[in-house]
Amino acid sequence: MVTSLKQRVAELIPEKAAEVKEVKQKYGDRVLGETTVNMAYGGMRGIKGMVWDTSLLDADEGIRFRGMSIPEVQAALPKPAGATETTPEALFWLLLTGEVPTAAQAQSVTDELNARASLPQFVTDLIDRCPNTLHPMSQFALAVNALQHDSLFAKAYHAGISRSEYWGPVFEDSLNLLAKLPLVASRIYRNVFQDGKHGEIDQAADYSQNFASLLGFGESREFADLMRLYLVIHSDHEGGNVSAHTTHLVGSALSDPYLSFAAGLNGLAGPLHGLANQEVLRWIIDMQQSIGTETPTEDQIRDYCWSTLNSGRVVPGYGHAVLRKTDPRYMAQREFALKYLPNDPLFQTVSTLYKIVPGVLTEHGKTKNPWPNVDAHSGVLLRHYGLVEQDYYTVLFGVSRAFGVLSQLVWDRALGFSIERPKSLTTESIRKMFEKK
Ligand code: CMX
Repeated sequence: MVTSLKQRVAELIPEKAAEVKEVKQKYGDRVLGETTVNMAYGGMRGIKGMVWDTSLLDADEGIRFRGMSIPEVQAALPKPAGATETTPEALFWLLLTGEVPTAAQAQSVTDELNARASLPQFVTDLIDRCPNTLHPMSQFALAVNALQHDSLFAKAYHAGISRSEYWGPVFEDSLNLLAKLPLVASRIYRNVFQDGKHGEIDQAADYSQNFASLLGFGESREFADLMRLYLVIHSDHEGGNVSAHTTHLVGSALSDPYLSFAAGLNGLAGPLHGLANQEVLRWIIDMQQSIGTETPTEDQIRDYCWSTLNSGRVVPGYGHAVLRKTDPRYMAQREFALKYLPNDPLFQTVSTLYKIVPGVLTEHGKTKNPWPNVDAHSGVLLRHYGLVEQDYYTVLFGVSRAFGVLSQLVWDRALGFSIERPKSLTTESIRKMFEKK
């Protein structure tokens, strides 16, 4: 019989708790780094003040999920029969346990999620009543907040659960929430952009195939593989990014997983974070229209980049707060494009941008990282298969991000992490601090 994911996490908790205790005992008063005034004013960039065990971002290598790079994850994690990509369910097992799941273990997560996939009537009504002009991300966060109605953690806390038991209902809420996300996300898509008709979960299909079918692209095996790839690579990017940190921060107040993740979604909806993927495609299409060709030349692209920068705007999809090389998530999507859509004119433009933009941004001299991030590539792939509505793209990012932030949230509660409360200062107090000296 397959050990369930919950059972495996339960087995690992004492081990992990002992490790954290030991690290705290041995190194508890060691200094992790210093904080400068510029860091306090500059978005806390580089301050080491949080623990996030599910993934770690290296400035040059990019993300590692529990120590594994994206190509390693793609090679080692099981794939469903007939699929070329591994699944977010398999990744969820890796993120929660640090162990590569067997095919049967990954399948057990798929089965759990499928069994839990249904929405309360009042939530479907709520989504259906949203005006089509309400941004899909706002509808998404609204629906996730509404799902909080059934939070097992909130109920258990109210009933007086002990601290050592917190992680159990947080795990259950997380699984329930993940199971419901494709239904919520596809409902928004089909209401806003399609015919308002809604499908059902196929108990025999994996999460990504189900999501692809609910969106209306289930016939294409390639699109289902694109969903698998997309949902795996956008899931986790260590703890400091806005969506991850927000989920973690709100969860630290013992807000349940629904409230915490809804808060994270609101951060993901910002144009400097997740919304950049919609901005990238909009910017490329504007460029094509303004130049008057689908495949602009290198010189035309260079000029367009300069006109964007000279008008005080950012080139979307380029730059990163931590990364200093091409994002491996960009490379994974580029590999997919080279395999399935090498002649797509938009992909060719994305490739030309890759040649030109880093040089322009370097010459511009502001950004610390002139290389593309994940958002520079996702739109072209989705568009190729007919998912052309850019305003929807961040919702897909949100579904994926849930796998990362919820797995860390389970560990936050399993390890009894404290409520977050960093110290803030006033400008006057900073001045006084140094003038005194
Ligand atoms: N185009 C133009 N200018 C850029 C730039 C870009 N792509 N990236 C950074 N810069 C500018 C910054 O605006 C900043 O300018 P000011 O000094 O005038 O404020 C300067 O370069 C230094 O910024 P940085 O330290 O290199 O980058 P930050 O850590 O401050 O910001 C990020 C990182 C991602 C917000 C920024 O690179 C950016 O705005 N990129 C475009 C938007 C984007 O692609 N966001 C998605 C990121 C991935 C994700 O979270 O999904």
